[in-house]
Amino acid sequence: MQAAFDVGMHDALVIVDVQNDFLPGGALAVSEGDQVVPVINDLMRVFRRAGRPIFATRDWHPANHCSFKSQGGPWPVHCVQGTSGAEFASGLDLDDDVVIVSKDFEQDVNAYSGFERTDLAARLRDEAVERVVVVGLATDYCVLSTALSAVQEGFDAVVVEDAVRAVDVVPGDGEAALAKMRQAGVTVHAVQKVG
Ligand code: VGL
Ligand code: ZN
Repeated sequence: MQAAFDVGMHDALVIVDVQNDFLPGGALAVSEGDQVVPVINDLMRVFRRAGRPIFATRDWHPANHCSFKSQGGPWPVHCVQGTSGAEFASGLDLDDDVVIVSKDFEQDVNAYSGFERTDLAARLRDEAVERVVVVGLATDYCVLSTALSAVQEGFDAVVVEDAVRAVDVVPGDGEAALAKMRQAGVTVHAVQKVG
């Protein structure tokens, strides 16, 4: 099967927040959020085969995080450190080779981007990464922020549409986020077919 892009020696896969609370039935469920899992597993296989690194960010909030409604924020309680809701989706083929990046772990900071207050950029540079492929949840928040940060940090960025889903608080938010990413120079591929 024809791939939308080939994995090169300066690529890395960045999987954003594929955690139970963002899946159907979770505390902040993203509609069809579970559907990204098999697509991402395929991508992980391709990156492993190419010997290129895989990073998985996780939303990792303290119990009283400022983004929670109880603290005046917009969201229900979700992805609290150490809870089952914060665990990665069980169907995701994580292994010891995947670098886990915890983010948004401070009570008084709201950091949607996997680059914000983490060492992700430094770790990518350590691996000679020039291009990141960003997938996961949710298109209109953490995927958007992470892809925009990647570009700001000087990386090329690709988003695979088939491997992201949106919260869509307002219908169309996901589409608007993809447009914003394209405008910022992110390459959006509809689908990554892997053979
Ligand atoms: C996210 C809302 C709140 C995300 C995280 O991962 O996109 N969205 N916290
Ligand atoms: Zn969050």
